[in-house]
Amino acid sequence: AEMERTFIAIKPDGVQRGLIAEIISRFERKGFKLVAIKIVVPSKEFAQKHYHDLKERPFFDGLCDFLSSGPVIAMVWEGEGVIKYGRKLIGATDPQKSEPGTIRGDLAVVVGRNIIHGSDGPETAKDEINLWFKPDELMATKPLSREEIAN
Ligand code: DAT
Ligand code: MG
Repeated sequence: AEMERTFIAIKPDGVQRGLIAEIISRFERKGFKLVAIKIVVPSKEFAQKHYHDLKERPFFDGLCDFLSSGPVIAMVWEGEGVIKYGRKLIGATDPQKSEPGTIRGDLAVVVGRNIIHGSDGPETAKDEINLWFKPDELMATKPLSREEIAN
């Protein structure tokens, strides 16, 4: 079976506040493996695709404006249980309800500026990785075959 992967993004507020290294280091120290990373300013249309599940919610438009308001750090992290445990590292959606020790619990105050996104399950992880990354932007984590090494 393939190793589990999840999509994690540091939102514009996290980037603007200088929290990139802090957030990456929490995933890194846990032992998860970074397999893709880039800095991008998503268009509003792209943000609407990313959050399409929430299009009926009253905050959808503001949320998409916000995600497209500045640089985002888009990442793919790999490891056993990374989807569920990544959500644990992130904490509850509303930082007022996030436990201390979580990223949102320690570093954020309001739901509209909760600094980080993480896929909420295996299907969304797959969809979000495919939305944000081309296959050749992901590190191959399998050992190279003899043929691959020779070519
Ligand atoms: P999560 O980001 O924890 O997966 P979600 O998928 O339910 O949470 O919502 C996506 C984002 O939308 C969330 O990170 C912040 C924003 N959001 C959610 N609920 C909100 C609310 N009640 N008011 C304003 N923004 C909200
Ligand atoms: Mg979500």
